[in-house]
Amino acid sequence: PFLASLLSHDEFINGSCWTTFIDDTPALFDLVGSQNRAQKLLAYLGDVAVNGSSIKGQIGEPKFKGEIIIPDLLNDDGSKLDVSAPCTKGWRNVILEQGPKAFAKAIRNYDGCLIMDTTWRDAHQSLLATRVRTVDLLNIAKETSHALHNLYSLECWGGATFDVAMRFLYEDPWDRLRKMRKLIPNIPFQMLLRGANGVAYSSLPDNAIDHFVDQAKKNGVDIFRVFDALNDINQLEVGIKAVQKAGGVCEGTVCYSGDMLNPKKKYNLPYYLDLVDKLVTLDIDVLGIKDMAGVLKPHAATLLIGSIRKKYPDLPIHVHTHDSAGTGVSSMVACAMAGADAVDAATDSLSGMTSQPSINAIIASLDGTGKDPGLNVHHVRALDTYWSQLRLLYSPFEAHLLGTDPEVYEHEIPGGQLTNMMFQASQLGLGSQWLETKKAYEHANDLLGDIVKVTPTSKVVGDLAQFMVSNKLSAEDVKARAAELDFPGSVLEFLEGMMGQPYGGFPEPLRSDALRGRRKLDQRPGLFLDPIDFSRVKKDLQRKFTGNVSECDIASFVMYPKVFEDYKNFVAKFGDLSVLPTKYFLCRPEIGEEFHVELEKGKVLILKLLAIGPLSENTGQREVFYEMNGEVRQVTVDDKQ
Ligand code: 3PY
Ligand code: ZN
Repeated sequence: PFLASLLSHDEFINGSCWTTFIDDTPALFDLVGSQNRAQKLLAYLGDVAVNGSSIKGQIGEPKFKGEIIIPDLLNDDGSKLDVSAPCTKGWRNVILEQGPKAFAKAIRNYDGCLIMDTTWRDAHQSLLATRVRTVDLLNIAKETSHALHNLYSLECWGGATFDVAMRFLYEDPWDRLRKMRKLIPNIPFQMLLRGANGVAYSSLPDNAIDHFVDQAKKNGVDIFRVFDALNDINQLEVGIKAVQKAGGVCEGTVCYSGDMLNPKKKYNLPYYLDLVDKLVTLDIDVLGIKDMAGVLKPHAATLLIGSIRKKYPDLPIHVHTHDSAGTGVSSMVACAMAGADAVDAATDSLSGMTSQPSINAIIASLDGTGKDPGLNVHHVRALDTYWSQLRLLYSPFEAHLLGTDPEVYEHEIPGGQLTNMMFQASQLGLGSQWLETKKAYEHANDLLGDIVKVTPTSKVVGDLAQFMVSNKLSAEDVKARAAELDFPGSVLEFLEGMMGQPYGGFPEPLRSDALRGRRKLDQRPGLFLDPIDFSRVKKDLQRKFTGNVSECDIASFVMYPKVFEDYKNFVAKFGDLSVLPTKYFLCRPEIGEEFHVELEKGKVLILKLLAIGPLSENTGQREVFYEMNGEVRQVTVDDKQ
């Protein structure tokens, strides 16, 4: 194709080409580049046509495969709001113009209780296995920037989205961030940072966290919710310092666990207030309260937020919850009334149960209280019509939750993990074992010393619970046989101290029995990890992968080396699939159905599946025929069935 383009180029034909022709005519390479991309895309589409999608976790086909209608936003006079016009300024403008401290002050001075919309991160992480793709976020981005301009923030990055983007969606999370940022200039972007673990599952060297956060800030994140899965202040400090160095808004966070109203429980009001004191000493901009399982009951919320507000009148407070027990709306309203400045909610169609409480339910519940979040309900509802269609498009990733789970107060499984565990149990046909697993989770938590449970410690407890169920071990059995049992790797890592120090110490003699000869850290792991040599990583990556290696690539590799390499190899084979509409990413089109893929601005492919050839007995392959921009193209695909 390159030669054909060269020979047919005007300058080549009319003889005006000279030695710099190739350098001066990058369009030639563009052409070759896009032909290459088109060929790779066809290879993917051919594979899906023959073998179906290989996206992990996908069960069946979307319930809705029609055209998704982008809602109109209406002005007060009923006319259509022009979303291509510049959007109203939002809180991000305060951050950009006046910095994090002034933002914190302005939030604190705001009369109402603001809302962070979690739809773009935690809501789909909790309900749809984090599978929502970049293209589906970008398609509603402009409307979002207009409809939700008074949001405290849009949570759209970090947590599990980073890993899942590369591992299962074959997308670059940094590219997603930059593209979202371009379309939404006014609303602060918020990410979830797992303290010294970054967005990974155990501690990384400190300079890796600094580098990652710096890139996140440069590429578009404004507010960083920094938590530690054990509320270990030394681990928290690593993330907090990284955000402060990068110039981001630092939301230092307390993870809420147990039940403050129960005097027999380990985590009580003095525990939380002490942790808040430590965070304030680190000069955080905003205090986050993260109720990852949805166990913060309304009255506890009133006591907790009320006490913090009394002690720290000027400290902005932002509260997060999950609606697993069905009390999310009332807890968030209790927080607002007790003096919280912002609470978390999700669009109605992606709210409730293991996700966040519904945004419209919170707006309605705050009506008349003087705590109005300052959003236009008509616009909020209009946006939700988009998400209601999207949820059906992503139905292959539904866990089919049936209702609220009042047992959450006993097992305390975080929202996202609860969905995942249910999904796995139903996939494995372990319906009846599910109840057993939930009980085992409770026992595993007690065995480990009643720890705070959120990524990555929630995985430790989940792994131990599954280990107990599959090996038919009671808590007593685990204690008695700890010196001989082959514990899951995550449990050993936790007991070693690779996730920080739990409040109240490690459980003994379980720790020593399980670890046997392994080391026991009694300080934060970062102190024992060698710093990353970034120039060496860059050279290694340049050697392995052709093309430019960016700072973001380096950060991805440092966070998830194997996932990043697999992702790069996938892209080398199939190209950047983030541009492919989700319906065709997940399943094959009907024969003769025409669809469009915009490879890049102005480069649209018009595609039509023509036929799938018979299986060749000799090769085990099939020919797949596509029409691409009017020409018939053929790909040979291994039939894996
Ligand atoms: C994450 O760490 O991904 C979480 O959502 C924790 O709640
Ligand atoms: Zn959450």
